[in-house]
Amino acid sequence: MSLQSAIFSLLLTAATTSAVTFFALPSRAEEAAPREIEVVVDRGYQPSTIVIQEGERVRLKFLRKDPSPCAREVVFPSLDLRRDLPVNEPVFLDLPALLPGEVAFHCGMKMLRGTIVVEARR
Ligand SMILES: [Cu+2]
Repeated sequence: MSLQSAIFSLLLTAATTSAVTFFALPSRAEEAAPREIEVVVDRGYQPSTIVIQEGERVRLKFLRKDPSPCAREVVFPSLDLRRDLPVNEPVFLDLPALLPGEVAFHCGMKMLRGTIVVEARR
């Protein structure tokens, strides 16, 4: 289990045991509106590399144009996230605050691949 998924599970546990605890966690990043990043799915993810900042709130907007069944779902294994992507229908996915490093995502068959690069705050 990576540190990121460990922290994410911890937050998830906190949220289920006590919503108050979860929302009481102070964070400057949580106050800002999430940055929306569009990812077009058309024989690959465009862009396939997404650069964000440590702890940044990001909302991914997947827009699948590729009708092939290969592209029908997107998976973030280390975050335990999975979404179905209907054709020509935007699907929004809010990422948890991430630590520096890389988070891989791919289609259900691991043929289409993308990476979120999380840069450390300076
Ligand atoms: Cu696929």
